[in-house]
Amino acid sequence: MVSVVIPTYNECENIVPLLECVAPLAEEVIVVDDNSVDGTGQMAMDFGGNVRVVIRPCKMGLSSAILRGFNEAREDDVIVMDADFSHPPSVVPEIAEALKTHDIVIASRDKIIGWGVRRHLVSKVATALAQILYFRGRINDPMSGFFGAKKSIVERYEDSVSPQGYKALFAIMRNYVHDYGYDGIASVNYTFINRKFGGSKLSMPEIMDYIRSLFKGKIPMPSLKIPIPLVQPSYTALDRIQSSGYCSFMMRIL
Ligand SMILES: Nc1nc2c(ncn2[C@@H]2O[C@H](COP(=O)(O)OP(=O)(O)O)[C@@H](O)[C@H]2O)c(=O)[nH]1
Ligand SMILES: [Mg+2]
Repeated sequence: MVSVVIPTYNECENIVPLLECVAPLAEEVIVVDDNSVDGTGQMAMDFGGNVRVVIRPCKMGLSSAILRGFNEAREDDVIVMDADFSHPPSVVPEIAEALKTHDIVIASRDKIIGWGVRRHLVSKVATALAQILYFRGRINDPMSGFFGAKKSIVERYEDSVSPQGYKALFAIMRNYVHDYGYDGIASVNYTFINRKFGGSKLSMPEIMDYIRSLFKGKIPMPSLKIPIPLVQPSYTALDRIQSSGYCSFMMRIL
């Protein structure tokens, strides 16, 4: 018994064929659409059946759409997939099966077809940093956007996910691994084929968001030891501090 969450933003060429493939494989499908201008949300609503649609007012970020899907899910086993067919619906039953006995199931890309050099490079660097800093090579594809997880697990760690970001699975897993280790995580392999219709919504802000999240709480920032006066300085004392250049120094470092 699974809920499938599909975040969408301008996926009008893909959404109906995808729902035709995925709806029969799940108890429910939850489409989280950010008011796509191309009518994706309406098309999903017209599909009916076991498809539920959440329309948010504007583009609010992939990770926040994923979390909203988990919050809406009626099943405890939830699978997240892109709307663009790069995550093949045929893998959904495999993830669902593994999710019966695991907390997190990653659909790992053993082969990627159709990406350019730049996208390969971004993905390789992002994966290498995650492996070095958090997973010591024990997770096959921590950057995957195709995964299953228990609703209860994701809701426990949802505060650690950056809403605008792209890497919800990475943020959840790094906390999960810290608390429980690797035994509750399984992986199934598949071949990723890049989308035929529409364009990727991954852009520089999402990449920067990931880099920020990598180092958040990992590398302690050196603290600046600035003496705080115990007594409120009088105006004359303040004048003296200002004239000594202390304030302009503070302004510069802030
Ligand atoms: N609701 C919502 N969906 C999004 C947003 N950004 C991307 N998506 C959807 O999330 C999925 C992943 O985005 P995609 O552009 O395919 O990223 P890529 O696979 O990394 O190139 C697709 O189904 C998009 O339509 C967003 O801000 N809000
Ligand atoms: Mg995609």
